[in-house]
Amino acid sequence: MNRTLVICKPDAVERGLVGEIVGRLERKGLTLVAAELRTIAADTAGQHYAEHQGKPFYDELVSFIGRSPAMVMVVEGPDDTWKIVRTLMGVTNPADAAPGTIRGDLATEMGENLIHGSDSAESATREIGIFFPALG
Ligand code: DAT
Ligand code: MG
Repeated sequence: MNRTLVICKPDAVERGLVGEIVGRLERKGLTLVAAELRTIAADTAGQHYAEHQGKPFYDELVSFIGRSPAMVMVVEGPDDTWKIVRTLMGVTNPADAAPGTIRGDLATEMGENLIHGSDSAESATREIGIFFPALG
């Protein structure tokens, strides 16, 4: 799988960090295949975050991801592009994310961690199908 789903979450758009984030992906050598600024509806968020249903932070997560427009993208690169993106992102909690990563450099809170990236080749296929069915 050489494509993965990336979302610049509402906090990234609100803070004017989409260019910074996309720039980091592009400078790494990845290419944009699709990009759309959209407000993610609750049912779409529910599909996307199905693995988190029932967790204590789920409602907050769905509300956050749909609170204002997000930049939803498909990026392409060599094998395991999803893994390259995850490395650039940094770990989930920005307090633990290494300097040099997107979350490590630009975010402070778990609930506002700027970016989503698929966590496996299977997730990438599934998530691209949700947001860009024509590319699925
Ligand atoms: P990631 O976004 O790094 O793939 P994840 O899939 O485990 O992380 O969780 C999805 C999002 O949910 C994450 O970006 C932020 C939020 N989240 C995860 N764990 C959380 C927790 N323990 N408390 C609050 N929010 C959490
Ligand atoms: Mg995840």
